[in-house]
Amino acid sequence: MPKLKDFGLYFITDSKLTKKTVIDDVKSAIKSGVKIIQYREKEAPIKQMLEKAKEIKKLCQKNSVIFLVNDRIDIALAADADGVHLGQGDARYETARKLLGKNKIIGLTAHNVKESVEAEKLGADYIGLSPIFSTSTKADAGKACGTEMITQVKKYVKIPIVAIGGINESNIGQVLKAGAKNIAIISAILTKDDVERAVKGFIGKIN
Ligand code: TZP
Ligand code: MG
Repeated sequence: MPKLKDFGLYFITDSKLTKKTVIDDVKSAIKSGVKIIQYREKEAPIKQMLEKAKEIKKLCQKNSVIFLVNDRIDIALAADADGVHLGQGDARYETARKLLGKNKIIGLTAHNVKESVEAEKLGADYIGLSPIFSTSTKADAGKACGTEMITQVKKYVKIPIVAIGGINESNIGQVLKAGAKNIAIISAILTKDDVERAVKGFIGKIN
């Protein structure tokens, strides 16, 4: 039984890019109707991460929003998140599944058809297909795979595919045309003064 259906805009926090705070952004995203939020923090001390994660969990739970943690199985467990997102260099799927149990969501990053098929075979609940375009938000994101990769991967996997990397208001049309139903956007949302409005705008375009 698949745990996830298509959810549209996938919101990711970024404490470096935000003009306010991560919690303000989470509140804005929820208010604007986002259905899934990932807490992504690369540098904060663990204690601080855990506090933030617990706060986000509360906000998400109250509003029936799915809450995932990037990279960190320990933080996801401690905050009782709905799951984790893991890249190719993070903990292995099997390790995460063993620790989190069968009911939690595990998303895996893939860059091509081969990695996407492997991720689904392992049991991933969704794939983060990345980077669609080049991006400066993630230094080691790798080479852009282009929107055609979305169309290709869709032929081979059934689980939701989240297109991510360099997506903004001027190129989202191409991403949607390629068949994306789920799109993650960081900088094109968080660099705006009005996050609520930016989120609403992207949700309107996706749905
Ligand atoms: N993973 C692959 S690309 C990326 C992540 C976290 C960064 C996406 O950020 P932006 O600003 O939407 O390009
Ligand atoms: Mg990672």
